[in-house]
Order: sequence, then structure tokens, then C-alpha cells
Amino acid sequence: MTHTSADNKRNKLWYKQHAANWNEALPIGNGRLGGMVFGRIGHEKIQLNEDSVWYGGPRDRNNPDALPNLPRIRELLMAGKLAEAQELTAMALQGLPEAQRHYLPLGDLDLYFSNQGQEVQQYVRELDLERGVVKVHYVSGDVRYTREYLSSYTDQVLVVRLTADRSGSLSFKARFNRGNYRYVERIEGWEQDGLVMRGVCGGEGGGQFRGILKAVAEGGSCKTIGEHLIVDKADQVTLLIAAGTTFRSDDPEELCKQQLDAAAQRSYAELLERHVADYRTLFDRVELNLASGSQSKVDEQPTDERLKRVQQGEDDPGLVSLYFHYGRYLLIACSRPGSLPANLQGIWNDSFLPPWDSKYTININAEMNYWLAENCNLAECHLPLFDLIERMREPGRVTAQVMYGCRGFTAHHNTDIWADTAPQDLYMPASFWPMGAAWLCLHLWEHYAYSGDKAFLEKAYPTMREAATFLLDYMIEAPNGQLVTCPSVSPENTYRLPNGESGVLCVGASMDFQIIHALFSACIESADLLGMDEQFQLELNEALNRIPEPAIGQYGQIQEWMEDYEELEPGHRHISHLFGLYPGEQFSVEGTPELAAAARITLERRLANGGGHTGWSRAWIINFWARLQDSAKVHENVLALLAHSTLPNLFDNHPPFQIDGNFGGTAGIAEALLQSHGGIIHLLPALPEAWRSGYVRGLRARGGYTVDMEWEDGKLKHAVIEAAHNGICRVQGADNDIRSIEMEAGQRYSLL
Ligand code: FUC
Repeated sequence: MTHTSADNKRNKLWYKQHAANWNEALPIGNGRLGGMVFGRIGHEKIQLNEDSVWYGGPRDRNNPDALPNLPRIRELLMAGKLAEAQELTAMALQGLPEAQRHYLPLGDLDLYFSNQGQEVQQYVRELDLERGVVKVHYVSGDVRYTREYLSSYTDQVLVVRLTADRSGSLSFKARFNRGNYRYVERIEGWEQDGLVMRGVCGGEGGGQFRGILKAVAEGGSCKTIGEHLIVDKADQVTLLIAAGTTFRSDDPEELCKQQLDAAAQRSYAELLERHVADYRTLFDRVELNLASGSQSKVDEQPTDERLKRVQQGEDDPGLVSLYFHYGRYLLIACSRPGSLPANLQGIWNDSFLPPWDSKYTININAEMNYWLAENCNLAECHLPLFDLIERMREPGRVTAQVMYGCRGFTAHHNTDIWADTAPQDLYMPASFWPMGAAWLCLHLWEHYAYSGDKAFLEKAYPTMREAATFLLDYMIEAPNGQLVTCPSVSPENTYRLPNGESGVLCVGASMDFQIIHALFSACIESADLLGMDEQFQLELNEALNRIPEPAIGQYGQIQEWMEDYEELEPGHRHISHLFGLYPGEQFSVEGTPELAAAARITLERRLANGGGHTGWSRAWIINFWARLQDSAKVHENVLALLAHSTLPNLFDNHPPFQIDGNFGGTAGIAEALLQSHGGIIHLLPALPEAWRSGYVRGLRARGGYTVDMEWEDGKLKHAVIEAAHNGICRVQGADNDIRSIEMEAGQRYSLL
């Protein structure tokens, strides 16, 4: 088969110039070890991260004054003495000391090439999403240089391959660099061809980190002078980088050296092949084309230029497909079994004091990071989140007991590498929200829902049960007999009382009840499936009958609080009270048309007041519209995400860079094509007119199904469903008829 130049650019982000800043650099990662590649000529920079380089060690930050003051706080809130309640809460419930731990960069690898001028021709920098490799090539003088960069999960090293088409052309010096935070313990040569960087992560109980470089040069020579590694007149060079901390190993230096020695035994071709083979087992599961026929033309244009045109109001369904594939690439690159979960920046962070600490914000952001994991066929990438949830159980039990006198485990709106569950600080609109563990546990349920893996459910159910137990204890009886969370907040919105006073702390945020509804229902179903805990099921059922139902307020909107308060900021970025629409299943077009209509009004009001202004907020909105089956709105908001909240390297822009929007956006594109909540697989529920012809292969649906579809002129042409289990599959096509098909495990069923 002959390849056209468009084929060569398929599923690639590509540019005609090097990265002028970090937001133009291209990310690589193996879940744990990340790099941002600038692709500069004379002075190349690869900004490095290792996911466990965090400032400080674990601490008990639970406030001992919480429990003695809790009854008073509740009393004040119930009596409507808001200001007093908030003042006392800020002192008695805040985490001590303020702020959890924060993520740190490992450092930069700087390469200074001695004989490559700034004047280059035919420069191309690209990220190949099909192979997980960044490539830079150009001609300088009369030599063609090529560089490839990858982070290998198989070999646990980051690899930089330097080649030139004339022998002896590669001369450079390399060094590790931590900028103004250069206070490492030591950087020194390792034999003739390597460098070791040793340092402490800082803070009480903080770990130690190591970053180690090894050069394998073909031709030429290697030596070290001081903190520099010098390569002279080599034909080709492979640079291997390993890094680690005491978070995972008592002797990270030894581990890194073993990883490097093992990798150095292999040729670059072998390292590349092993990396690509591993990467493709995940990436190749899904294929998407939203622009059959027109794709080839636009793929020939550099990614930044395409993005600019979308910013100017043009449409580009091919760029939407690329963004979708990039979202899957990013999750593979920052969340693999054994790694920490994707933080606010995935793993890519160059700041020693990063925005919001580059940790885990669990009142939306960390959850959004995983919205694509199941439906976009990357279930293994979900596992690091489950490991973190498991590690949160013990500290979460202590927090539940010490702060609230409750059984079970809880967490607030943030957590960190140590699975800290005490409130992050005393930021009233966010910190005093005890629902973090409950929301996270719904991810365990989703993993089961998609896989039907009973063995997994057996392990996960006790964790879900423990989060539910906390809430059974935490809820108190309101004067009307209902069970309510108190205190809580509706993340992170502020209400206005008729007397003009404004506040955030509340009795019963609507989101809390929607999460409780979802978690308790999931626990009841799990216990039932596992044939256990009958008494507990009854208890949960009883509680479910006593929590407030979703209410519709004065504007016809879903009420955000138990009272129909006015909002101080009607275009607020959080839309927590639509949790039941997405990611929850409590509101749906078919099942609860009134609530769906109210959800629509809620969204319209938010958007009319400037909502959707952060990347993640826009991404959530896409998912909401998909669930409301409004294809035009899906389209409008996908374009808005690209136009207003996307950086030149297609990273999501909060601003600043925050990765949740990439993942939420990718999930939203999938949600427009396929939905599977409520026990029905819905094919093309919200297909935008602009994506009228295309195909998708490999999306997952709840129940253990994998779905391929092809459509033309907005009409489904062909669909194939593969079942992982025996059972009845209920499918709703474009004609809205629901068919029940008996399916057998391992069989593929053609629907049209
Ligand atoms: C929540 C959001 C902010 C930001 C932060 C990391 O607090 O309200 O917009 O995304 O998390």
C-alpha cells in the first residue's frame, strides 16, 4: 500500500517549529515517568517528572477540635446562623496544618549540541499517537538529524534516540538541571557514560529521589566532567533515563541502575519495538473517524494551525478525532498499573509550587480524569485510582472517627500522595465537604458495571460499603424527619439568602444526595449480587427513602441546595447538582423527563451567565448535553473546548494547564456516540450533524459489551456488538426502538 503524506500525519500532533514554551512541548509518559519534549535544536530540553516526587511525608492532619464542636456547628446551621457556623467551622474543622502535600518536578535534562546551528531546514516535530513516540527531524548544515523520544512501560526507562545521516555528527554535553531549586544533594558522573542526580524531596518525612542518565553511543566517545556528560563525534546515541524515589523502593538508586543496565543490553530498535508493542495493546483497541472523506486534507496542516482556525470559528471534525485519540494517549501515558493515579496535571509538571499543588482534587477533577477509562476501553488505566482509594481507607477511617465520631471512611475535597483525608484547608466553598470517598468509590462500581467482573466486585464491595457506612452515620435528622448531610457545601458555589447574606456552608447540598443515591444503590445491588449483607441492604434502603428527592426550583432548574437559594454566581464553573445526569444515572431523558427538562434549564442558565469558562467545566457540560441527547449543543461545546480551553499542544487549559478537560472532553465525545446507562445500550444518542459520516471501533458499554459502529449522513449504517458474558443485551438504535438480543460470551452480533 502506498502512503500519502496525509497518511503520514494521521493520528499525529505535529508542528513546523520547536516548542517556544512548556505549553507547546509534547508529553511522553509510561504512567510513572514523564517528559515534556521541547524539540529545540542547539539547546534541547526535556522536562522530567517521576510521579512519586512529592514534597514532604505523611501526617495526621485531623483537627482534634472537630468532634467537640460538631454539635454546635450543626445547631448553628440548623438555626440559620450561617456566619457563626462558618466561623466556627473554619477553626474547628480545618485540616492542621493548612494544605496537604504537593507534587514536584524531577528536573530537566538539558542537551547542548555543539555543532548544530539555529538555522535549520525542513524542521518537523511530531507526536505519533499510534506508537507513543515523539519525533523531531531537521536538516542543519548538510546533515539530517533525527531524534526520537519515548517513555517505556515495559523497560521502565525514558529513551532519547539521536541519529544523523553522516557519521561522527553527534557532539553534545548533557546535564540535569533543577533551575532555581537547584539544591540537590549531589550530581556526579556514573562511570564514563552516565550521571546520577541525588536529592531529597524536602519537608518533614519527605523521601529521596534519584534521576540517572546513561548514554549508549555508537562511534565517538563519552566522558564526564563535573556535572556534565560529554559525547563527542558519535554516529548515533541512545540516552536512557531512569528515576525513582523512596516512595516505592528503599534503594531507588540501585533500582534505577538495574533498569538502566537492563535497558542498555537492548538495541534501540528493540526498546522501541517493545514499547510500541506494549503501547498498542491499549491504544489500538479504539479507532475513531468523525470526518470520513474530508480527513486527509486537514491532516496535512500543522496541529497549532488547525487549532487556530477553530479558534477563529471554523469547524474541523478531524481535529476532534485527534483530540479524542490524544485523550486516550494521555491516560495511557500517565496512569498505568503500578503508577500513581493521574493528578491535576497527569504527571507533567514543571513547577515547584504548582497550581492547586498538582494533586488530587476529588470534588470533580480526579474523577473526571477517569471518565474515559471504561467507555474508551482503557480499564487497566483505571487501576491506579483504585490503589489510591484503598490507601485512603485507613486514614479515612481515622478522619471519620476523630472528626465526626463516625464509622466507615471519609475524605474531603482533596487528597495527596499519602492519601490524606483531612480537609485541605479552611477554604469555605470547598474544604468542608465530606463526600470525596463516596464519589471515588463509585468508580469501583463503574469498573464492575463495564466488566461484569465478580471477583473484582468482591474485592471492591467492602470499600464501597465502608464509604456508605460513614454516610449512614454522618447524616442527621432534619426537623422534617429527612436524613441530611450537615455540614456540607455544594462544591464550590455560594448562595444568597433573602436578607442579602451569602454563604456556602449548608445543610444538605443536592449533589450529596445524588451521590448517596448512587452509592447506596450500588452497594445494595453489589450485596445482592454477592448474596450477602441483607441487613445492611435494608438499612441502606431505609436511608434512601429518607433523603431529600431532587427538587425543581423557581426557574424550573434542578435545585442546588435543599432551599431554593439564589446563587451569587449563576454562571459558576461547578454544576454539582447535575451529578445525577452525569456521571450519575438518576436523571435521564427517558426515565425522568421532568428532571431532564430541569437539568436542561440548569445548564442553559449556567451558560447564559458565562458558565463553562474553565476547561473541565466545559468538558462536563459536553457530557451533560450528550446525556440530554442534544447533538447540536454537544457540537457547540466541543468546539468551545477546543477554541477557548485548549493549548497549542492540545493540553486542556483551565487556565492554566489542567488535564481533566482532556479526559472529560474525550469521555464526552464517546458519550455522544454511545451510552449505556439505565441498562440500555444507546447507539448514536447525540451525533452532531457536523460528524455526519464516520465510524468508531472498540468503545465499551456497561454489561461487558464492545461496540463498533459506522454511520453515513447521520444514519447508523452498521453496528457490531461483542458480548463478554451470556445474557440479554438491550439496544436502542437511531429509530429509538429497543431490541432485546440474547447474546453469548465471545460472540459478535451484527445489528444492521
Ligand atoms: C476545583 C475547581 C477549580 C480547579 C481546582 C483544581 O477547586 O473549582 O476550578 O479546577 O479544583
